[in-house]
Amino acid sequence: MIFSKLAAPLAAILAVATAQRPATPQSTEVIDGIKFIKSGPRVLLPKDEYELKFARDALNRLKTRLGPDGLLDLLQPDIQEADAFWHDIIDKSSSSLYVSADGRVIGFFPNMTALDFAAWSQSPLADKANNAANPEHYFKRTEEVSPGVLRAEILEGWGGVTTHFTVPDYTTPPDKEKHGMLRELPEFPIQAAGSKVLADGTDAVFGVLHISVRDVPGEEHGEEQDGIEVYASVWYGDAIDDDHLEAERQHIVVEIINMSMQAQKDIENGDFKPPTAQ
Ligand SMILES: *[C@@H]1O[C@H](CO)[C@@H](O)[C@H](O)[C@H]1NC(C)=O
Ligand SMILES: CC(=O)N[C@H]1CO[C@H](CO)[C@@H](O)[C@@H]1O
Repeated sequence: MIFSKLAAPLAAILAVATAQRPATPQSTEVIDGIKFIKSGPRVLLPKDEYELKFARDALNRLKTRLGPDGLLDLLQPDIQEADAFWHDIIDKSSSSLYVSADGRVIGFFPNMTALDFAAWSQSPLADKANNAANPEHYFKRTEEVSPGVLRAEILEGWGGVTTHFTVPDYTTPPDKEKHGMLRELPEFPIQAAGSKVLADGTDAVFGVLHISVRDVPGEEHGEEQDGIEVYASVWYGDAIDDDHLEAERQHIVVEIINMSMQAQKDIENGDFKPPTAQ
């Protein structure tokens, strides 16, 4: 009897308590072989997705505060290591054999053709977007040295090789006599290429950059709208090992996606007037 008298109010109290505290969603993930059951956040995502957002915010803050010259000073030890790395690759490579790190990405954008993306890539908006396009981008400053020839100064890493270099002769179309290793790629109507030159005072050419863009019919990929394909290659002496090339392939993919997303945004919000809209 006593129990049943108590039980009713107790059940009511418990019911209220439960109603006030909605069931907490949990999510399970396994990281490095260890299982974690986590709850708390309103939005439950894999731990790395939270961490990536925080890392982007922190990197953006640091890069912005330091600025190009601050980053150049701070990263001097890494840059000197990279200079030694590249001189070693140049010395050990055979003079006529080159290997490339290649990355290709097709994206389907509502407001951008291949020509639009190419034009955006050579605009000041591309330099502005550069640092956010990849965590290992520290700065890129570009000037037009003569009509159609761009000179870029860049500080950037690939898998930790943090290199300060210039691309003094970036031209459309590529100079395929000067850079005999470049692929022809006749299916890509828009192409540009230039040398990668160490900024350590030696003017050593350690690589050649080749970027090609084309429109891709949507139906080839079951898409309603047409896409654009960006095909980027960086050529090095054959002494480079594949782990370096792999880091660079991954870097290229991140960069193409982030840059093209920013280009689409700049066109969409009117900051960039695409040539095909004129
Ligand atoms: C971008 O594409 C969308 C979808 O086709 C269209 O509604 C919009 O007007 C376009 N914006 C610009 C700036 O062209
Ligand atoms: C570092 C950085 O800002 N990267 C951007 C790459 O693109 C994603 C969208 O996929 C942005 O969220 C990132 O901010």
